[in-house]
Amino acid sequence: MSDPLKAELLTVALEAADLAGTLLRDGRPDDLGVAATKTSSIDVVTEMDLASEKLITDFLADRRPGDGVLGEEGASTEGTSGVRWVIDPIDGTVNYLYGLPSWSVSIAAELDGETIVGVVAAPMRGETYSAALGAGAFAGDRPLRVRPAVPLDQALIGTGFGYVAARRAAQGDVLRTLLPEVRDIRRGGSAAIDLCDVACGRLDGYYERGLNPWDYAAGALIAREAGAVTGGRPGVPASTELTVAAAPGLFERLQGRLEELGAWRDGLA
Ligand code: LIP
Repeated sequence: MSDPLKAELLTVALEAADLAGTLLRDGRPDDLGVAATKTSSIDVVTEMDLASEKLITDFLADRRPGDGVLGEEGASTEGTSGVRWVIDPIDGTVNYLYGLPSWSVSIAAELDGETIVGVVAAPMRGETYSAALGAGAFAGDRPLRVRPAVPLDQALIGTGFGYVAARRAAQGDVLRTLLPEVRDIRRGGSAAIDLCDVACGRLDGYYERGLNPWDYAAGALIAREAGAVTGGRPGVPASTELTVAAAPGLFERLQGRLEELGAWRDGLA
């Protein structure tokens, strides 16, 4: 990679994700429980989310002391370098709590607000996905490319749901209408993995309302570098309001249908 900063940030992110992923895979207590809740009684944090975030932030402070950090579990520091790390120490926390395999460590690096490096480690799959802006997307050393666009009714679409009942009800309404219009739906439980599955061609598309930057920053870069288009509502980048990813051609069809269904809002209000 020609850009030395991207190369350094990618190396640091890969090492941090590997350390955290190993801790989470090998150190999961048999009696793992809920340490705290956030937006609702089902929005949980475990001791391992906290341990993973501390491991990652301590590693970054040592290797990149001038960088800012934003983490799902509270890490928040201003930097002086222009680089900010955006961290989900366990994406798919409920899966991790229940001992289901679909969870990941997601680490993105922004430069002046633009994501330029993304790493998603999926230890139970034995895969780590990565990308640097303009340098392609990879699973290990294997280059990634999205699946060629298909008509919406042939598309395998990933999605997910929030933790607050009113939003889940609205998301269920959207899904009820969309389900018969697509090949099928997959709900994996980790947005970062879902976005990487679009990059790998294992999903044709993905959408979700209510994600936080740490859920999508790394995975969306990996998907874009694998040839996907990402965004939110028409003309809007991916955000908490709505995140959409798919191959060009399918992206516009999926985005347009989601706009018609109001997937970007909670209910008809
Ligand atoms: C999860 C997301 C997933 C969403 C879950 C949850 P977390 O993030 O990755 O896509 O459907 O409800 O928000 O909370 O495990 O970091």
